[in-house]
Amino acid sequence: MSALIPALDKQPAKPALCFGDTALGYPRLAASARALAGRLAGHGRVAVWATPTAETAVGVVGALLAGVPVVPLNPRSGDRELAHILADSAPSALLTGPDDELPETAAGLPRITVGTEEPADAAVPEHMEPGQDSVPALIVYTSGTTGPPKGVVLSRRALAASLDDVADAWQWSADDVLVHALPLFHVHGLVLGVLGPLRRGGTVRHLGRFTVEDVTRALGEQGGTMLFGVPTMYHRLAEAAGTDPALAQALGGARLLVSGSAALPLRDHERITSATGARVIERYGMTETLMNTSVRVDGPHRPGTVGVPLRGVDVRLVDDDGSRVEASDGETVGEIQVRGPNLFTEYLNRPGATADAFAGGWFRTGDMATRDAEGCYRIVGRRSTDLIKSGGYKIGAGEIENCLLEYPGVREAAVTGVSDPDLGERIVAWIVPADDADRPDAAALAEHVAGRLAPHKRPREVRFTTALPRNDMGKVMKRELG
Ligand code: MCA
Ligand code: AMP
Repeated sequence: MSALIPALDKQPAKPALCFGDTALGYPRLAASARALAGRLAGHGRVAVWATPTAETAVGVVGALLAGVPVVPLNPRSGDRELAHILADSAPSALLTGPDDELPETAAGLPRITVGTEEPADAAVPEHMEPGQDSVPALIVYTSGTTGPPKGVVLSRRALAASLDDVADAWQWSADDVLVHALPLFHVHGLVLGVLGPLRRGGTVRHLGRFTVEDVTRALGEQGGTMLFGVPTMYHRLAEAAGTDPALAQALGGARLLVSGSAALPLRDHERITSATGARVIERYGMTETLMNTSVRVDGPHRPGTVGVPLRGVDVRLVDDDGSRVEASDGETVGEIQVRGPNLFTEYLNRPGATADAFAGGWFRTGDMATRDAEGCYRIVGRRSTDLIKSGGYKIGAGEIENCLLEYPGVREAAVTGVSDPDLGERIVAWIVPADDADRPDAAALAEHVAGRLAPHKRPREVRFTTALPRNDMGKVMKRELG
C-alpha cells in the first residue's frame, strides 16, 4: 500500500492524470510509476526535467515510490541557474520525457526516459516505498535575497501533512477534478496541483499552458470542479469574465476557485464575483513551509485575507524585538512565523542558512501581516525589498543584479519590484552605465538575464540613472528608487 498515494493500490476507475490528449487511469499510472521505481533502485537522488506533461508526473510518483528524492528542474532555466542547481544537488540521473531536448549543461547526466505506456497488468516490481516519513521526497529550488537559489528539502511527512490540511479546509475529495496550468517545478503546481489530486484519489487536468479558452473548456464541458492559479491568472480571468459569458458560467459552476503564491488584489476578487457569482479563496504558502493558512470552505469568506491557520499548523506574529504580537485587531503588524509538520527539513548543503531561518523552532517567513478578531491573517508586505513576486514566481534581486553586473557597459545595477496590474510586481533594473553616451541595450540586458537565469527573472523594464541612492554604509536604498 502506498502511504502517500493510496489510490495507486485501490485504483479507482477514473482518470488520474489528464495532460492535453493524454489521460492515464490509476492502473496505468501505478504500473508506469512502479516500472520506473524498479529502474531507480540504487540511485541516491534524481532530477526531473519538469515539463508540464504526464511524464513529469509519472517520474515524480515513480521516484516517490522508490524513496529516491527528486529535484524538479525548470526546463527554461538558463545555463548559470541550471549549472548551479545540478552542481548543488548532484543528481545521479535525469528523468525526462522521450522527446525532451536538453541543453548542453544537462546533457552530461545519465538520462532515464520515463514511459507512460506501461500496460496496467504488466509484471513490474512491487514498489519499495520507504516507511519513514522523514525521508526526503522533493528538493525544490527557491530564490533568496542574495546569491543563487537554495534547495528546500521536503520530507514525505511534510507533503502528506500539508495536503491533508488543505483537503480539510477545502473539503477536497476524490470526486474533485482539479484544473490548472501551473509549472511543475514549484510547490504550487507539483505538490498541490499534481500530488494533491493523486493523494485524494481524484483527477488532475493540466492545461499545458494558461489560456482563458482552455480554462473555460476544462471547467465547463470537461467537468473540472476546482481551479488553482496564481493571481496573474485570476487577473486575466477577471479581465475576460465580464464580456465572456461562457467563461463566467464555467467559473460560476466550479466548486472551488483557489488563488495563491502572491496576493490577489481586492479589485480582481470583486470583478470575478460580480461577473460569475463565484468567490475566489486565498491560501498562503511558501516552498519552505508548504501551506500555512487558508480561507476555509466552511468558514467566513474574507477576500483580501489569507484566512486562518490550517489544522496542524501553528502560526504566530512577532514584532521587531522578537516578542509575540497578541493583538487580533486587524492593525498591528508582525512577521508571520510558522511551526508544524508541514515545514521543510533543511536547505540542502546550507546548515548556516537553515539555522538562520528559524527562531526557537519557529520558521521566520519574512512576510508581514495583521490578524483580525476572527483569526484571519492579512499579508501587508515583506520584510525584504530584495524579494520580488512576479507572476507568482519568487525572484531574488541580488541574483539578477549579479547577472546584470557581468554585462559589458554596466557599472552599477539595482533591481526592484514595481507594482504591476498583471504580474503583481514587475522587475525593473536600474542601471548606471559605464559610459552614459553608450548605454547597453535594454532588450539585450533582458535577454542576458533570461538566458543565464530564467525568462521569468528578466527585467521587464530598464531605467538608466547616473547614480544609485546609497546610505552611509554604501548600501543601495531601494525604497528611494522609483
Ligand atoms: C519572453 N519569453 C522569453 C523571453 N521573453 N524567453 C526567453 N527569453 C526572453 N527574453 C517567453 C517566455 O518563456 C514565455 O514563453 C513567453 O515568452 C511569455 O513569457 P512571460 O511574459 O514571462 O510569461 P507571462 O505571460 O508573464 O506568464 C504569466 C504566468 C507565469 C503564466 C502567470 O508567470 C506563471 O506560470 N506563473 C506561475 C508561477 C508559479 O507557479 N509560482 C509558484 C511558486 P511561452 O509563451 O512559450 O510560455 S510559489 C509556491 O510554490 C508557493 C508554495 C505558493 O504559495 O504557491
Ligand atoms: P515561494 O518561496 O516561491 O514559495 O513563495 C512564497 C511567498 O509567496 C510567501 O513568502 C509569500 O510572500 C507569497 N505568498 C504565497 N501565497 C500568498 C498569498 N495568498 N498572498 C500573499 N502572498 C503570498
